[in-house]
Amino acid sequence: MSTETTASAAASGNAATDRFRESGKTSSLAVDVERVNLLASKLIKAANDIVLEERVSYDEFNALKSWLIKVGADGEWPLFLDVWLEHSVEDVATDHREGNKGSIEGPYYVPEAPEQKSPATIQMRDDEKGTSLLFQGQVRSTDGSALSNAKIELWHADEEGFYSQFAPNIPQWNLRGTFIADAEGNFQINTMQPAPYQIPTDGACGQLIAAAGWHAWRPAHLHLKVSAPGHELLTAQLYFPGDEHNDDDIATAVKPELLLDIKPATEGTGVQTTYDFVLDPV
Ligand code: MBD
Ligand code: FE
Repeated sequence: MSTETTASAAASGNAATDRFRESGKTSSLAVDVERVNLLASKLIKAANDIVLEERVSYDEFNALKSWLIKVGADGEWPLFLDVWLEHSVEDVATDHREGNKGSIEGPYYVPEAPEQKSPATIQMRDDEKGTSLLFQGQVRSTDGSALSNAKIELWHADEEGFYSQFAPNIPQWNLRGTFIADAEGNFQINTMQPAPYQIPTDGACGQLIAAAGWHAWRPAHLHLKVSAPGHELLTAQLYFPGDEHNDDDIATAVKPELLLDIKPATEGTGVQTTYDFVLDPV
């Protein structure tokens, strides 16, 4: 975790880079020589075609070179790739599924968050700001059968749009947890509604966004990984109706099936929502 007192692009970027290095995702990456040849050749050809078609100048080439160097220096390769490319990779990986639509993992997942049995309250500060959210539902298989003791990993930003372990001065597992559903696959999790998330504006990705005249926002979202024995792991995000960025997410990760139905809480203050997950058998 960063020891700085204010959030910076480089601190969160480098934390995301460290997390990726520790994730184990790099341990089995023997991509065939034929695939590397095909994919790298296509990527290089696409870039050369752009240079020739758009008559790219030396100033533009050097701007690109210095920007790419800055992406690495700021640790923003995970952020850049997850914002602008992961959504297509996710589509390819999951378009065979009959069950729940998924969405991208993004750069801020941390495995092995503290486990609790449902019903439960996610770890949060005593004075955690925001609107209480009761998130409940059922996990089923595509044949309709309940998946008993399904596992729901939940992580999301706080009311200021910050993620624990990627912004300073937030307890390690704040707004992160692993929840075990009951014998009928039902779960009930108390949390706080997250705020919309803005890509850090002071790093390389923010510089590109400003230079291109884009906006830096993702709509407010919950991140989830839902799993059960004999079923494909579902990585998803859920969104809140009415968020102005549901239609122009910088990460292109919103799907209509992932919009929640938010209602006033029937007990206590805040809001509640019911969302059922359907997992595909492996
Ligand atoms: C996020 O919170 C996120 O979910 C993605 C995909 C990219 C950047 C920040
Ligand atoms: Fe996110």
